[in-house]
Amino acid sequence: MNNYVKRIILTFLILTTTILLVACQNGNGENNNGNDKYNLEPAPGCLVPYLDGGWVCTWADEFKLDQVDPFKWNFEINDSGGGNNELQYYIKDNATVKDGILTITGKHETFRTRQYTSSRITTHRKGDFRYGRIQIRAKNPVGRGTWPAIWMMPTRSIYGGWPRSGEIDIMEYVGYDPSKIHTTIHTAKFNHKLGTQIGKSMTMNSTNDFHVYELEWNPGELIWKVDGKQVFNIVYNAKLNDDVPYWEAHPFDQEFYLILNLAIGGDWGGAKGVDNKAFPTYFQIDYVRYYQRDFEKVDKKAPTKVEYIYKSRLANTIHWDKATDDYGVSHYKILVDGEEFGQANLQQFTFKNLDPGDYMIEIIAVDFTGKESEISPKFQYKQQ
Ligand SMILES: [Ca+2]
Ligand SMILES: [Ca+2]
Repeated sequence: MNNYVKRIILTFLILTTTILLVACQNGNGENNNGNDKYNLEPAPGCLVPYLDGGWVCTWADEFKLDQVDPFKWNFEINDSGGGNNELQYYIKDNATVKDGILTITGKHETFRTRQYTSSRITTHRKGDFRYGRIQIRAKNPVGRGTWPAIWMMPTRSIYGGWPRSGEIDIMEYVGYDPSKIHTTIHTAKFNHKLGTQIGKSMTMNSTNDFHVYELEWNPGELIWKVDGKQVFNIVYNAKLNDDVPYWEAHPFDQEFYLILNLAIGGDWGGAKGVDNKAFPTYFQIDYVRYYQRDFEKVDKKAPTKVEYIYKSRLANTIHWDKATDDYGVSHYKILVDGEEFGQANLQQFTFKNLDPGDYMIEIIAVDFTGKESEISPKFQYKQQ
């Protein structure tokens, strides 16, 4: 190999390594500030490209093709489903697209190990979302034993496996209780295995017609809406949760992807058995639209300054009352003795790699356009 070729290979290796390192850094939760480019363009084909308030539809599927779009969706093909003792075999054939509607059909038919078939599709690594609004117009199936869901799981699970990196259930429904829909989150601190999950059930008829299920997701806040009306919300409370790392209560500061599936049976859906006369049964989706706020167009003000900082029960950790902003605080800069030390997406910070001793802490709130608050009052802090 001559020197020239060696040099080209070496340059290529250095470039590749640099790209990988940058990619890994972006995967680190505490430094992920979300999208830093605005002047957003709507996704091609989105039928409602803009909403009031600077929202731009940047990912959408209106289901206009004659098949599930392979550039937007993955099929999960297996007989284990979500691991909830479900009875279906998830295969490709049961997700079909026609006349602008995606239909996931639950069938009573033998396929390999199972007596029922259905489909489960995800946007993992094809549509990964962090903050914004996601709208799904859907119509639930009829029949005891059906268990459709519109939900989200973390793209990278940086806080660990379920439930540590979180789960957001935008809409769940079980066929034996057809007058209700359910919204839920699962985290390390709040999940159904502990009986501490947080959620709300609403009485409504979701099988007679299509309804729009929506999640509006802001830093530290999730809002569920049905047909445009708020039905539930959760807000990260740093004070109540100062005994645990923020992500154990609220890991929703990372990218999540969308899942659409129709389970048959299972711990919840099958709790009252399965009515075989109900099949075939249909879970239908008219569209999925994801909106991001074009902050450069709407954001006018810098965040208010952080006024109060507290020592947390969790070791070597502080939390603070959150700053407010006209369109949301993206993150906080943490200063130690006047020097920038780290960043936090929510209003909690654990000091690592800091020698034991006394320090002066200050915090600056930053919005999504990079506008900064005034510096907080100084806080005397002792690292153990
Ligand atoms: Ca459609
Ligand atoms: Ca602002």
